[in-house]
Amino acid sequence: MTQAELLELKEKQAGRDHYQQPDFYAIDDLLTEEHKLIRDTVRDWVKREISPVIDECCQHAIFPDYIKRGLGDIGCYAPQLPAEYGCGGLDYISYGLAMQELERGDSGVRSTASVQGSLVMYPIYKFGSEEQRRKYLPKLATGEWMGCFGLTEPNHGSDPSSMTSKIEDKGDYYLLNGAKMWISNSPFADVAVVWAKNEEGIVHGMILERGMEGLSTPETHKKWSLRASATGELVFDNVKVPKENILPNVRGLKGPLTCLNSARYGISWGAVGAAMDCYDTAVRYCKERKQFGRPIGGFQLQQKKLAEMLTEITKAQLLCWRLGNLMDQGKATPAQISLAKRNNVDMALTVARTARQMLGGMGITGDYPIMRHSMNLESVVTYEGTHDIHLLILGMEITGENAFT
Ligand code: TGC
Ligand code: FAD
Repeated sequence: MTQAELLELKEKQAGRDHYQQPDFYAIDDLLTEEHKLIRDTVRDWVKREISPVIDECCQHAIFPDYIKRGLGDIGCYAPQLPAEYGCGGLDYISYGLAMQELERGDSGVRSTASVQGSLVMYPIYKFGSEEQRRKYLPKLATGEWMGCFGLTEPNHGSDPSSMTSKIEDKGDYYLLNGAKMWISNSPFADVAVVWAKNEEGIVHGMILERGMEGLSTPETHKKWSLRASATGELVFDNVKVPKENILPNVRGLKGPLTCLNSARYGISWGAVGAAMDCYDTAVRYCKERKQFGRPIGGFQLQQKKLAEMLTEITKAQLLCWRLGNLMDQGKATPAQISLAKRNNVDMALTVARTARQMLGGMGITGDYPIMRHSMNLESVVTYEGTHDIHLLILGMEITGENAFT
């Protein structure tokens, strides 16, 4: 299917998404009018722009190109960064709500936005020079330019400190060699924020631009997960990186890990969005589907599943809301973020699996979103730190003992 045919399909399938968000503990009362406006704007956009085509995109592994600009138009790229760079100047609750709504549509769509916002724009804002900020941020905020983030390598995923990508000082430029793997957005990215070690083994961040000689971005195929998101590699074969492309205000692994805090926070909210979509689908289905002469929602076993799903979603919503407040006060710790990312993604996977069963055979089809969410969440539970890595981060926080090595 071509991008043009996708746009036609979007019009043809419009108006079929009747999603309603569960809000059992009246969490809306904790939100400001502005929060609700942002949430509803993104929700309407997802209903209009994502829901009509997302199954087709995933079935055929197509990235819907029009969302690059669309996400920019609704302010989903780094809404929490200052307005003077073309961003939203909003708080972290607003950012979280936007990610929740995007992932309600599809984890791959949220991924596109969170990589651009938290992993490309955020490091340029936080660690870049004023010149770099002014050159890149406004274009990234609109989606005119797209970015990717290269930390993971073929042989170093959970353990990025062992990375082997390296830069050598050649006088007026650095020579970059190495490779990154599993890089969201790399196949179409105009810029890449990349992390590599210098001759002394110190990690530095740098901004690469498509077209630099020796830089290639082969796409990764055959994924069963995040099929509407483009994933690829970054290969550096003697890339000459001008010295002004180095991020001047950070050295060491804490650079990339600081960016992950912001992205992991967004995932905590996003996972709740995916879980809420599965729950909403299951509630609707079990009221309509009849077996043994009555709606399956009338059977105790199905009610137990729904009650437990709603309980876990409500707990996760409250976790997000509190964490958002801590983020806004600048008090959230990396371990608190790990707890929320780990809990909420695991919760969403359990909800998706349970909801899938409630739909019986229909649950495995693309007529419903559950199987797609379920497969997507297998990536979400792995990227940005695996489920077990976040447990070890918590273990170290509790005991003071490092159990990684
Ligand atoms: P360790 O010695 O603990 O730390 C090295 C330095 O970093 C500091 N630090 C942090 N700083 C800010 N935020 C954090 N979350 C931080 N965690 C650690 C630390 O204080 C230290 O600073 P300094 O000044 O003393 O040097 O590092 P380690 O080598 O023992 O590793 C720790 C570990 C395993 C927790 C970490 O490396 C880790 O989180 N591993 C998981 C890797 C990961 O999450 N990769 C994500 C790649 S990006 C991605 O997946 C994008 S998917 C996007 C999408 O599509 O949505
Ligand atoms: P490994 O690190 O090899 O881990 C394998 C298993 O071993 C895991 O279960 C892990 O928990 C376990 N393990 C590892 N170390 C320990 C330990 N010390 N104790 C106990 N168990 C351990 N990366 C980027 O840089 N940028 C991106 O944009 C990006 N996008 C991604 C998109 C997708 C779709 C996917 C799947 C990944 C993406 N990643 C990205 C990479 C992602 O962050 C890594 O896959 C993740 O960090 C895990 O690394 P790994 O796959 O190498 O697994």
